[in-house]
Amino acid sequence: MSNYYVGNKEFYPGIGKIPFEGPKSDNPLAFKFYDPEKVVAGKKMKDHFKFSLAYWHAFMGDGSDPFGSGTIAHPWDTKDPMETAHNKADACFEVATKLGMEYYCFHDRDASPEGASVGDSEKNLAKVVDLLKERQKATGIKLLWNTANAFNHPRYSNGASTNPDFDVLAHAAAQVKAALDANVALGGQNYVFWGGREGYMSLLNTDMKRELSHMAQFLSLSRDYGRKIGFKGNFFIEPKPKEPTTHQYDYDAATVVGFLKANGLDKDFLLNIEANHATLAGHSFAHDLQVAADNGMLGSIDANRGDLFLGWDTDQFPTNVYDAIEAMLVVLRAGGLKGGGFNFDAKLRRNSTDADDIFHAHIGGMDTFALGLTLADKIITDGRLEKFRSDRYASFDSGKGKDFEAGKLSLVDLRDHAASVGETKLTSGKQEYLENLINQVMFGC
Ligand code: XUL
Ligand code: CO
Repeated sequence: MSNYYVGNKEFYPGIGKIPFEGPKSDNPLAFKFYDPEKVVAGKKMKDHFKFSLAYWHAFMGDGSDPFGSGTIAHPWDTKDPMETAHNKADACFEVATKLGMEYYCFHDRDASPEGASVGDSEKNLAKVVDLLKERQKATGIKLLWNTANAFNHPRYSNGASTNPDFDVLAHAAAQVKAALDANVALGGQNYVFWGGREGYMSLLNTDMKRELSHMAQFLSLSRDYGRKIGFKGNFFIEPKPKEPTTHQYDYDAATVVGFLKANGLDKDFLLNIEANHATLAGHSFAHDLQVAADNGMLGSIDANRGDLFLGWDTDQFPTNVYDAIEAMLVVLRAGGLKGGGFNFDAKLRRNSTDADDIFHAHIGGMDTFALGLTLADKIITDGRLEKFRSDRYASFDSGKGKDFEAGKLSLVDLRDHAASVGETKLTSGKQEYLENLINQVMFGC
């Protein structure tokens, strides 16, 4: 028995606090690269990441898929929904404590069961919130964000805030209200909206313009209520292009930035970028992070990965170091995330059925991003990549190029400049050289 549990029972006995043992360790239940207190690029590793345990996939994933029921038995599961909710909270804090994760995230319905009425559901959530508050106090673990699950219940099959039925929209609002109340009670740092079923399956039955204006109105009202009850954190939108609907309205980072700006929501809302959602949209993870960062809206990250060979949201734990480096280059250059952290929105594979697999999964994810951070910092410090990128735009640093950026030239001025310089010379983008450079920094010592 270890001392790293807070309830009445230890749900993962035999697994203690996961130590940092370094790359030479042969202990599979130890970090090889994630050394929380180590300072990299001027900040402790743990503060760069604010790693968070996701109550749902990561913790409650049961291995089920469209072809088969669950394979993973959870030690906290019981027949009574409220007892399960209580156990689950204790088990969640146990796993997070053992992994040294200082944050967690949840949907309302992960934490507490839906009741027979709006009032019952509110009561169930409020009860669990009291328990979560105690557990937060006992462990120091904080709420990175919470959200409302307005996609699971059959009433949301045509959407939540974009549902053609106003009564359904009102039910979604009731859930968001209760979730915001829970957030404020728990001192939550952020609040997330993921589109769920906000999108359409067929344009034949859809008034897209009307649905999008309802969504904007819904988000504005949620923002106003949150601010009224004292929520000071960031609201995040989590883009995703498809699944469960054919076309999700929050398609990708660029679409969401445009939507927020068009509806005057860009002061309160930032983006929560999920790796597997970016790749479903035909972008790299780094691309969507860069779009968010360039708009000053890089709020938080749902850390996972997809499968190159499968076209859906496989939500796997991240292990690809090359992708993590590219992501961390964006995050470091942006000066970090705005208020958010790295939440492992990932689930075990269907055949990962041992109790310790959830630990291996998180150790791997945290080590992968620790490597990504360390190597991205090394690449930035090495300087060759940064210099190449800035030199590439040197023609805009002085003379006419500088005047253009300053808005001092007309189209005719540009024409006259082209005529005066004659044909341009071809300049190489040197992609292969840069890829080699990254491999050298990664493996060269
Ligand atoms: C779905 C997804 C969600 C959000 C929260 O693909 O990522 O779990 O992170 O609702
Ligand atoms: Co997510």
